[in-house]
Amino acid sequence: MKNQEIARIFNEIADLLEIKGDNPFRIRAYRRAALNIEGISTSIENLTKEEMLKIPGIGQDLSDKIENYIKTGHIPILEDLKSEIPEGLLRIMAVPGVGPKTAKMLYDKLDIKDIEDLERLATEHKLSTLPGIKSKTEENILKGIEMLKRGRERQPIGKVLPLANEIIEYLKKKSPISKINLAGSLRRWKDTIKDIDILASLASSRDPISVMSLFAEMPNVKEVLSKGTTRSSVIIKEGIQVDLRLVDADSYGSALAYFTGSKNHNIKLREMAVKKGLKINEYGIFTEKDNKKLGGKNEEDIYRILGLPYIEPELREDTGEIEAAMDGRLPQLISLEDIQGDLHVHSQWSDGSHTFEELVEAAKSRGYSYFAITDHSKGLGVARGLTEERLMEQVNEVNALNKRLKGFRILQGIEVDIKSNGSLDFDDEILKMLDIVIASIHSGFKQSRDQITSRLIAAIKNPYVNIIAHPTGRLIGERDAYEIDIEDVMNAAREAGTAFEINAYPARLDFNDIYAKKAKELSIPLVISTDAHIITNMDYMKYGVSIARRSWLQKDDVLNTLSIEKLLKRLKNRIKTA
Ligand code: DGT
Ligand code: CA
Ligand code: ZN
Repeated sequence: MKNQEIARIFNEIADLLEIKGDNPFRIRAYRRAALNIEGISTSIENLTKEEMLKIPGIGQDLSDKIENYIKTGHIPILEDLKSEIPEGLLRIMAVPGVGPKTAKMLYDKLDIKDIEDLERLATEHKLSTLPGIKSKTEENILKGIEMLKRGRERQPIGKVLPLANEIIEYLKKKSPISKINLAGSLRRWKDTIKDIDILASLASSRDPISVMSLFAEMPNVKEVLSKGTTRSSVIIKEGIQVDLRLVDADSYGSALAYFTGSKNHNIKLREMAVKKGLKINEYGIFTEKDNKKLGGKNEEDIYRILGLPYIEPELREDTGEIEAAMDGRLPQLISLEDIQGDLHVHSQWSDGSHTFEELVEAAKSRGYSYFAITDHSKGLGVARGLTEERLMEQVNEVNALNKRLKGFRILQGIEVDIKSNGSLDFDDEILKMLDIVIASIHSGFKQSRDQITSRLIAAIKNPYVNIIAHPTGRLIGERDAYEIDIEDVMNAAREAGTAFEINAYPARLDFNDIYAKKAKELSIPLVISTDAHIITNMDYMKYGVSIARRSWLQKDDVLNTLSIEKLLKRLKNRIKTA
């Protein structure tokens, strides 16, 4: 699948055009196309020209470029731009938070060749001698460099999972594998992933060497780290390591448990086994005394023989799941099928790509009976936020459409911006006319902890705000969560009856599993929403649900599992639980 590759190239072209000071509309067109390509779940190579032209933001010119790239592996405009712009400058631009202007200035004045130069000069405070660079900027550059290094180590699950699934499909199709599974952090659906762990077992009498060769020679392999009969490791073009392990069918279950982890979960299980006179390893579960194998073909064996119910992979972090299993207190985890609608969706009216009709079709085809249209409010100029007048026009259009829809309902909402001073972008008079109000922060991320905490609490307390969207503002690999007093924020939400969103957008996944679990413990309601800007983003719901599952959430902890009637009632009552 070349989607991510092409998206990366288009973003790179946009960066380079930005350095050159090219036309902003042209730059934005490339970025938008990149975003939309990244969001589609089918391989772009498999699309016909007509289908490609239907992707929002892809016109004749870009679709020609894509086709040419698929055919030849070249995008001439990128190569031209690269030859015009020095390598060192490109490297500086890769640091999160360093825009093209700053990068160019640093490059021109200081002859920085790579990130190491930049890091050294920032540490020695040599940057702040330049015009326009404050010591705060220097600090941010160092933070950005650290994030860049960390980002290379761990990637968002939304990037890694599609690649992993593609590898599994490839191996399944091409080789005589009888069982194959993801293991490690991917199977536990952690929000970021270090490497891809795959476990497989061959149909008996099959030759492991041929499977390992097939693996090592996959088209997207960049480097083979090791190749053996039971384990091989490669690095794929996207820079991620992939490990494939082959095991015997009769220890498949114990190997799967072992390599799924987490390490701490496994250690706890082994301690428990020892107390029972048993021994667990990747080959099976045995008696300690005479080494008799009691099980290991299926993963359930391990838990059953220890006297435990099956523990879902998402819970295996040693955060109390084994104790809960012993006491019969494991949650009945929410699943994707429980979701009845998406409560955070953008349309063409602001920075989304689709009409209401298209969104209704998309929601229906995902089995939903409602979605909330939550375009941005006016303060967010870059996202073409709605003025009061435009919002009222939207209300009329949604009302008219709702009259025609059978068994489906669009909730009229807004994603109202929480301004720097904590006030909202619209008056209560406006907000109270809507079915649903979600509020979120899009600016002033560098304010002090106290300031941001009060901003959030002010929004939480507003009687018309139902949900706080992407509550901590993090963008994985790009921007850390802003600092807040989470205790105060949660207490305010509990008192006011305001819900928190688990934003399913792969770069956000915000709330994370730790905060969402805490919210549940305080009986604060949660919603899982995609923040879709194009239809295919709605498929990100599964990532949000996985965060919810890792947070021990059940169906009844999540508001968008409710039927439309019940949901509307809860929204009217400010979501209040009691
Ligand atoms: P990651 O790769 O950092 O995203 O997270 P994991 O959990 O996939 O970690 P990884 O790839 O190092 O190891 C995969 C699984 O293999 C891990 O979850 C449990 C198992 N494992 C690895 N090393 C050890 C170990 O030293 N002891 C035990 N008990 N299990 C291990
Ligand atoms: Ca791993
Ligand atoms: Zn949004």
